[in-house]
Amino acid sequence: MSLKKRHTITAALPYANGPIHIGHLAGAYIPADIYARYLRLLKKDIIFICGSDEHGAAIPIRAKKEGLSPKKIIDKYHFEIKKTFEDFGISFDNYSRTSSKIHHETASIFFKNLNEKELFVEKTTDQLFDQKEKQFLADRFVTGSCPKCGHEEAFGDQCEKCGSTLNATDLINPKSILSGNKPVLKSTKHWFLPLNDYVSFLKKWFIYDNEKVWKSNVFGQVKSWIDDGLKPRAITRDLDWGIPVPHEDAQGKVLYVWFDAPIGYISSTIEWARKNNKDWEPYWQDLDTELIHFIGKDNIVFHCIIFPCILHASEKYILPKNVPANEFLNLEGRKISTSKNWAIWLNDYMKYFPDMQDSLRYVLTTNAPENKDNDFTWKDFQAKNNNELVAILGNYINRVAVLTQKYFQGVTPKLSNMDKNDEDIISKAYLYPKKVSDSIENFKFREAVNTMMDLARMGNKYLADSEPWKLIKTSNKEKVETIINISIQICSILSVVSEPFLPSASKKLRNQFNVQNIYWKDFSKEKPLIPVKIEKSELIFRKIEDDEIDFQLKKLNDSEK
Ligand code: B3M
Ligand code: ZN
Repeated sequence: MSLKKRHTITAALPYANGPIHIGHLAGAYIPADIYARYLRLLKKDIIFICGSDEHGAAIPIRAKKEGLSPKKIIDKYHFEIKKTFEDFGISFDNYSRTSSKIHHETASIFFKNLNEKELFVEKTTDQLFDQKEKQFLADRFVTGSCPKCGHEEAFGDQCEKCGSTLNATDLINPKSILSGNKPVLKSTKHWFLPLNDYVSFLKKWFIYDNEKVWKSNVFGQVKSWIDDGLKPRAITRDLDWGIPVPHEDAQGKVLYVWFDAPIGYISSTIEWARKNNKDWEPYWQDLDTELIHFIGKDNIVFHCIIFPCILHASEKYILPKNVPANEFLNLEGRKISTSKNWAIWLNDYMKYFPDMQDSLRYVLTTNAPENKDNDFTWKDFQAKNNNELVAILGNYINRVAVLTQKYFQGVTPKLSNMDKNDEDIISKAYLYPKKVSDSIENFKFREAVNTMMDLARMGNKYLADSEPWKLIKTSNKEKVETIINISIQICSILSVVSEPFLPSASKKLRNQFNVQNIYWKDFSKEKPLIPVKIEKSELIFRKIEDDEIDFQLKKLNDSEK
């Protein structure tokens, strides 16, 4: 696959209505961060964009629960979420928020532009209304039975059981989440995006031109949407929280959150450009830019149907090159649930495992729900940390560093007298960066991280098999020099190729091996990566004890609601 010149990478804007958990990291942010860091190591022109989603029913609902104003809620969680991303090394170039002025302006311009082109349909329809609360009920304000699968707790916008996207009026036996009452129907005017007018555009772009590009889970979901027939979708709501619809006939109405939120990627880019004195347009309008959206599976239709239609209708905009959506991560065999408190909250993880963000990143990557739902268990987390990060990667690096200090005072010894096996190892080692690249460029991050670990495995085995500690006693110094030199090269390669996955470990390793400013393609077998000197070892990973895991399991079970 050949990469374009410029890259715009987005990760789903989390709702600022609560802290984030491991499912969020695994679904969108870790894969996006791996990809962004990798592209930076290729010296590509990239921006990695995100921000808090501060509109929609999610916010006032949470505000009501906590007895705070919506504004207080978004302020509280926006900063908390931003800090969590920083803690876990998610390297956004800009983390904005959709309550910002620039976002309100940008989203309003999109609406006005499409409205002027008469691309919306204005319709008065009957919508669900809570007579007690005097409020229209859409989206998360209403629950009921899913018309597709019968699940009894489907929301007005989506059924979480079968994944169907719904309209509130589709629900059977609807119930207001505000009063618990059965809503009545009341007529109200809204602006609709007639998705049915975009079928031939979607068929050409999504199916005909790009069928091979999409992951099968993404393709299947979108294709069945298109095949089922697309309907006009309301892009305004009767709500007092959100971006006021910029239209004289729209008093008391706001833009639907799924209309404004994806535009948040663009306003976050504009904010970044202003801060850095750059132009934002090439990142969204130049054909030599590759736009990639990282999301979880529940956001697929919005990123593969609705937002592309908005971009297409707005003209000038590029469309996503890929939307590598992940499936869901379960926890200890059960679906992660915020309401039942069945989750590992990241701010909580930080309390118990400070400085171990790389361990969680690693396990969530090896275990990523790339093609099917997957399970996170604390025991597996412990095993992968102890048996892979500590016992393979950490142990290998440490042994090489210790031996270099012990035999050569930290100075890289020379390479001489390579036998067939040494030649073979060195050739293989330099093939690894390319293998890891291929996996990353195909969005196969599990494969990529496992390949990285295979290089450490190979290095470890080479060291164990060649036993320099025995050879040194038989005064075969030249052989020992060669083995250590090769091992240092492997560690140096690891320090670079581990960066997308394990950014803080990589930083330590680069310092230790003195390869700070080396990029992904700066080395090869012909141009080997051989530092002159290496520093003493410091602990990179630590073992996790059984009692730590027992404690977490008990805590999880005890705090379940
Ligand atoms: N806030 C939904 C979610 O967190 C939504 C994503 C917006 S991406 C533009 O799942
Ligand atoms: Zn359903």
